[in-house]
Amino acid sequence: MTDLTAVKDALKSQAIETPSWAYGNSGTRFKVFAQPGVPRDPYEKLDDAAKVHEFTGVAPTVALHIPWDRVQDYAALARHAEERGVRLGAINSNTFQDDDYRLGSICHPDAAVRRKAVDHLLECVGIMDATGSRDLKLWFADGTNYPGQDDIRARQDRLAEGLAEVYARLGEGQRMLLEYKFFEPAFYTTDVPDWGTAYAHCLKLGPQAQVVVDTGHHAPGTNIEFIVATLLREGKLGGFDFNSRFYADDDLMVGAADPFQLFRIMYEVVRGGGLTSEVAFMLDQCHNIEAKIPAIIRSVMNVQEATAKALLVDRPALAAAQAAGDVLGANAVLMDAYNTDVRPLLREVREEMGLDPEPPAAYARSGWAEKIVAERVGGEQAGWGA
Ligand code: LRH
Ligand code: MN
Ligand code: MN
Repeated sequence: MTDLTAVKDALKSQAIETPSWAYGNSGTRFKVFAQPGVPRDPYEKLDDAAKVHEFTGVAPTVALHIPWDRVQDYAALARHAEERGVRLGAINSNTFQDDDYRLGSICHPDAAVRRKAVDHLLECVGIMDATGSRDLKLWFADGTNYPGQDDIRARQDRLAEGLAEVYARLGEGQRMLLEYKFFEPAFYTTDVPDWGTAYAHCLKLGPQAQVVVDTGHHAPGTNIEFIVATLLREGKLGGFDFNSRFYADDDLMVGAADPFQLFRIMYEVVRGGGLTSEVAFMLDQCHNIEAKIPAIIRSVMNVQEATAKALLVDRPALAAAQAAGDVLGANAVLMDAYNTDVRPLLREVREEMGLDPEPPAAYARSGWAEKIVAERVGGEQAGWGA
């Protein structure tokens, strides 16, 4: 039997971070379909993020991407967020959109380009100081396209050197989250392609360096929950970039392509004691054709539903079946939880939090969508495809 009060408490204190770039226009390399009412600047992105938190109650922080969210005064931006009931979350660096980065950034063969990349990362730590953000999230597009193009080992050395300089700049309580991705934009080697490479660098750097798992960054068929279990066991899971994918790095709504996979991941999080603020639960998505704020609300709810199901797993029964070697019984315990309709439970949780039990409908009734369409003209592009 599962303690329902404990399950509800865990769901009430869940925190899912939404990404500033998900509020702006985005698209593929073929077309960006601009939507009316999208934010024109980082301040308006925060206004929209605050609406997601207002209606879900579990999205209290917003990730920024620099330079997409560059402003004059970051402390003022943090105040703007707080006035609307949210806070600034992870600072995401960007060492991929400048012409200088054709052959890489922190792993580039030319020391001058590496210097520029590391200086950008140091600037991001300065922004964290101003915003009070805890996490610096690093993703490197670095890699090569052709065998022989550059020395694979030398690139690892340059990576380690650059990361060490940034790590040394971190203040107390600040963390560096290293994100891996198996390919794209590089097609032959990628310098941080997998969790093992990220883990090796983070281990060498120290306790403030942690691995971040973007659920869209693996080869098809990869057992992501195994990676999650392993990183948690090693105390090296810093967070997630949640999204879902059918083919590559699709950045679709989390839980849309494979809700069962999301459940399995969240079960390992719960099992490993990872449902704490030590693991950052971030979304990293783009809403190319669907309405953005409703899509983000839906994504937050999908994570909640997977978490609720994971919390409902009868762990004593599961452990007993596992110990008895009862293969089918153990599987049945897990599937019982997955097949539970947790929507009534989540409606109750929201009511107890003083929220409308149906966030999408409540948002639709709020008039916010109509208001931003009327007021905002010439909205921003998020960055991708810009
Ligand atoms: C790279 C990535 C990384 C970037 C974000 C916009 O594919 O997942 O996290 O910062 O997309
Ligand atoms: Mn990501
Ligand atoms: Mn990605």
